[in-house]
Amino acid sequence: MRIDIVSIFPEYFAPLDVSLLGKARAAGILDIEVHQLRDWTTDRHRTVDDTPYGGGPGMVMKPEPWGRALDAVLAAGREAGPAAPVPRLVVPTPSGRPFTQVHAQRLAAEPWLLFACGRYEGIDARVVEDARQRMPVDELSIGDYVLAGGESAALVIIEAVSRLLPGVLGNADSVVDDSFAAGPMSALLEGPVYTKPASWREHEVPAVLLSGDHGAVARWRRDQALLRTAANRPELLAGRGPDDLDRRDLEV
Ligand code: 6GU
Repeated sequence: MRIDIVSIFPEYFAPLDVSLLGKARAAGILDIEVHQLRDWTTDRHRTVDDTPYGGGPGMVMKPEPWGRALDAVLAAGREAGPAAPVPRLVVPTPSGRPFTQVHAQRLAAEPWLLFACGRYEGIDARVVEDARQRMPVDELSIGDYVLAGGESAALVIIEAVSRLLPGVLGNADSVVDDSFAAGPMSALLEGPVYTKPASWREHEVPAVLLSGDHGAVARWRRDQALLRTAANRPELLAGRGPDDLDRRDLEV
């Protein structure tokens, strides 16, 4: 997958060289390029923002540098290889649709993503309007709180997407068991996990996990997932009817 990122803080993306993502880049699974938005300004001060029309607090990102930046990334990406005719543009913004695991799975199927990271009160709305005429656009929010800019949100989205790419995780099954993944544990939070030693500071690993009874282990994990979901995210269970119960939920 190719990923281009445009930001006034390219240094913010240093974590992309660490751990899972660093290895995926080194292995050639991820081809990431970070671009400085100010490279597409034309004035001496490399200005990227201005006061909002209609008044109000803060500053708004000017459309011209963004327009030139997105045009240049499109042109360079097309030259670089046959990934796709156009990228999917992802704009992290608190006004966007809530980013979920479903988005992560859809984005993971794309050959080319382009992230536009805004600062201040946001990017002039005509930038997305103009981009939509040439490429698909997702405006996504990572939660109901306000960040200082889209950079950390872009990192979150890129990590969630990248770990779904073939060859990025060591164990392909760990994607299947994720909280929010599709399948028998869909929309349930994962329960607690344990490793050796079996006894630590007088806290014991639940005996069923040492029993070797795979059916009992699966039953216990399902129960723990339901309990944790009820405690931490009751709204995930609220919409469920009897037909959503696992067959095993009906066995005592
Ligand atoms: Cl994607 N950007 C900003 N600036 N704040 C956010 C956000 C994104 N998601 C939640 N808060």
